Amino acid sequence: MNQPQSVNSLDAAMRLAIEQSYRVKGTTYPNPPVGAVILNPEGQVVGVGATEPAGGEHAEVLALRRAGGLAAGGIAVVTLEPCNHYGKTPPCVNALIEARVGTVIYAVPDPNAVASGGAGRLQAAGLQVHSGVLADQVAAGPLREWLHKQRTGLPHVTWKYASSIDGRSAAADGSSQWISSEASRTDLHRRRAIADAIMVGTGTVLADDPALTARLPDGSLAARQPLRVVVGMREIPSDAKVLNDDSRTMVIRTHDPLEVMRALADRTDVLLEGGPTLAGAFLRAGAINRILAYVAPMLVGGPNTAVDDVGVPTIARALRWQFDGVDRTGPDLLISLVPR
Ligand code: AOF
Ligand code: ZN
Repeated sequence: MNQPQSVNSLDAAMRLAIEQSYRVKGTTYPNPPVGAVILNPEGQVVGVGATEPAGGEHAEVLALRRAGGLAAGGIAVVTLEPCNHYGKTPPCVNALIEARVGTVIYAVPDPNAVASGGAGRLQAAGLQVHSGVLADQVAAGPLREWLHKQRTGLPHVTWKYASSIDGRSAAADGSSQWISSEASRTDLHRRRAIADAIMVGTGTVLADDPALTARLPDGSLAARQPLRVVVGMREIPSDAKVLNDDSRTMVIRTHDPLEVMRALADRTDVLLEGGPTLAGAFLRAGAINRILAYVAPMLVGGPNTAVDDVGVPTIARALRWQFDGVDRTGPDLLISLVPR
């Protein structure tokens, strides 16, 4: 860092740590993407870091290394409670204590029983410890999928779809390309590149022949490709794009969402991209944790809805969700929903 940056609040420092964590999201599996910032006693940023790929360094250790002697008496700001265990790397709490950091601020506690206890250990060593800073932003943001996995043992599933304002994902003749804008597609490809797996049903492979790769705006492949997962009983042709060499592909011969979840148990962040039958099955099974809808300002009409049977016979039994955020992607709306 050439110019020492000053942050005028701990919230601002935590926002910087969140920014760091987003840089590595999708690359740390099975570890959480954590961000860390070290402030010197004057409140200047003297080191930043984010978790390396599994087996590599944790965020705090990298940030401390960059800070060197300037960390003494300073503040470490971390998105996750620093770990307290010898895993693939030594405990981060040891590194913080050895660097003579005065205060540690973190957003969310580490739910991993093996690694937790860092806060207590730091306090016992005489450091000031504060938790909960921007905890909601971190828990709903960069650590959302990892925390879900820790809590449930299952991967976090985001159902993504693109539709017209009247909820159609294709026109009556089945044509579906370019419902969403270029800005929406760029946003989607960015999300694909940080997911662990992208899943579709065999019907979607047969109808649309998607490549299910993460691509950059110029059409080239992103550096990192998620696992492609095809679910269903129907045969897919050997020349389907989803079977090309651009990424790995897993075919799961079942219709049962719970069986699919078991097959993906070692994943954290799964993007379900349709079609309407598979999305319906997952919704009926309660296996969707987040909905991301790209909604385009157009009307299409006809029978091709984004999802078909969700198991709701009457309005009193509607599946009720709540809006979690609304953004614009070009001319479209990007709506995020979480279970109520
Ligand atoms: C931190 N900072 O940047 C991360 C933490 O196998 P290991 O040694 O890499 O430890 C993995 C566990 O450490 C992981 O399950 C989680 O509890 C914690 N991750 N902790 O202090 C970090 N990535
Ligand atoms: Zn650690």
